[in-house]
Amino acid sequence: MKKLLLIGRSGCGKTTLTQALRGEKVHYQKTQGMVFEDFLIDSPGEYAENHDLGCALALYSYEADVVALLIAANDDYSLFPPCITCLVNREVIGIVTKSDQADPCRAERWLRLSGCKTVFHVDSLSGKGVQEVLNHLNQQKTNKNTEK
Ligand SMILES: Nc1nc2c(ncn2[C@@H]2O[C@H](COP(=O)(O)OP(=O)(O)O)[C@@H](O)[C@H]2O)c(=O)[nH]1
Ligand SMILES: [Mg+2]
Repeated sequence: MKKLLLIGRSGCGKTTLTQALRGEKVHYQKTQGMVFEDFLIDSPGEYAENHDLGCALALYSYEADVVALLIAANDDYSLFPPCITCLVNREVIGIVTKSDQADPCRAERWLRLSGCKTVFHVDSLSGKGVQEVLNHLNQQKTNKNTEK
């Protein structure tokens, strides 16, 4: 399975999604630093919220096969500028988290504006959409040149 780096603001649901992707029971855990576990690299939201730490995220992308930009459906704004995905030389996917909340379509539009060609919608609490992300990571391994 390909390694996934998760990037997004604090509280958008990165750590909860890592638990759902691993099939663990979901529980709140503050992310204090970069966390490398199995096929997942979790980042503290502060990295995406601070310009200097944001540059470090671009370097961490080298540790991953796929980078995910996350926006929660109920976020009021996007942290990610338009066309930012070209800053890394990895596939960048978008993930709308908390898809059980309003407004997932707006979050998807922001992710597409930032350059994400593939966007998933997940609700980590119910597990909805989680398998699709896992399938994508598995598919990438056998089918390297089929970026959508
Ligand atoms: N309703 C809903 N809440 C979620 C979902 N994912 C995460 N949360 C909640 O959002 C809060 C922050 O989640 P967390 O994973 O710690 O965010 P992080 O800072 O991006 O790692 C927690 O209280 C989670 O229970 C989701 O899919 N739906
Ligand atoms: Mg976290």
